[in-house]
Amino acid sequence: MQLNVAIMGATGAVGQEMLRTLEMRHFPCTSLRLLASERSVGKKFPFRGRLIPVEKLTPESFKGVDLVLASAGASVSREFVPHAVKAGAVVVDNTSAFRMEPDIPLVVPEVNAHALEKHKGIIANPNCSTAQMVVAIGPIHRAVGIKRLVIATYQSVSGTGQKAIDECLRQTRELLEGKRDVECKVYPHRIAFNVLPHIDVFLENGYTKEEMKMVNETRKILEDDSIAITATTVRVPVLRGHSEAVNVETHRKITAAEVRELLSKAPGVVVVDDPKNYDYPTPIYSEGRDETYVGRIREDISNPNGIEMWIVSDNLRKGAALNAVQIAEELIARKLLRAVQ
Ligand code: 25A
Ligand code: L14
Repeated sequence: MQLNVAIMGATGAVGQEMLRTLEMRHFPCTSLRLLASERSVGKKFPFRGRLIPVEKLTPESFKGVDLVLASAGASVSREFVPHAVKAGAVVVDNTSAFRMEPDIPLVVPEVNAHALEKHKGIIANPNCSTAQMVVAIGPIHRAVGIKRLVIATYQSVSGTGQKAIDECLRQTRELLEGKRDVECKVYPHRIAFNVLPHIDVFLENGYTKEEMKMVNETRKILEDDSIAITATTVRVPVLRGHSEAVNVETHRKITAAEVRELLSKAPGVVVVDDPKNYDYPTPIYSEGRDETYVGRIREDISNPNGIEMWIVSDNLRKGAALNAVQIAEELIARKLLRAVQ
């Protein structure tokens, strides 16, 4: 198989994880181009024992490229993805640019891989919080039907990219050194030793864009617009790994034991749920791992059809790079990449 691959935004937190993921999964590419802004030209990154130089992203970057993994932000995708499609590449886009376009599939392979069949050159990768949640709740929806979701997230700074990781570490170091006023460049308030109920921009309805992504993307992936969803998305001073407290109200009753049984067989999910031994997932536990971890599964004492659960995954893996590479693998398996048709 002769696959020429390009990563758009290769120097960012997600792009770097894509590079590692392609290498770890022995992805069948014969060439790999690393595309970023002019700022990064001159940098080189190792891939399969060789150093690959970063190239400036231009509309001409996609000549001969079969597959593009894009993660340079929504505005960059809006500008450059059409050029990639015109050049004949299939694009897996990590940004919010195309996710809600009706004829663009939004895919988490464990849940709705079949949606790939209808693609027209672009496949959207969901928001990180949505991706890990649907892996864990998809099986419940199929079994008993989900009526309503009430979500609170605890999201790490790496979701915002490398600059936010750097800011969190710098502020923490300066505060420990006794400095009182630390500079806030990425977030409007200090993130070190703090919690911010604010991810992405605020919208007219009082929700943030991140919260509304969870509402709309979850319905699109589960192919059910009747699910009632509300979310509060919160930034916490964690470097990597998003956590979510999710209250699931189902149409038919399901017990906590049945949920544990169902999820222990679900693809991409690992149940870590033995509170007596203090066994529950944490973001540090999820770091560098592929699965989505679920614990604290219990019946909601306020609702006979309610389940409470705690869902944790590495946002740079399942939330971004891994899911994108899994989509590409599924495209190959289903012969949906033009180059292998
Ligand atoms: O718009 P969205 O979709 O909401 O996404 C917003 C951000 O979320 C991340 C990603 O950040 C994105 O910028 N992201 C996207 N999808 C995600 C997902 N599914 C996601 N996070 C989680 N889950 P990121 O840091 O991971 O990646 C940014 C990458 O994009 C490249 N890039 C930016 N503008 C570009 C561009 N590439 C081409 N053309 C453009 N116009 C960016 O490359 C990076 O690879 P870079 O070369 O611009 O930056 C590399 C390094 O340079 C430093 N730096 C950044 N900005 C500045 C800077 N230095 C000086 N001045 C600056 N203004 C940084 O150190 C950076 O690491
Ligand atoms: O929409 O800052 O995929 O954590 C996900 C991470 C938007 C920003 C997306 C963050 C991005 C978000």
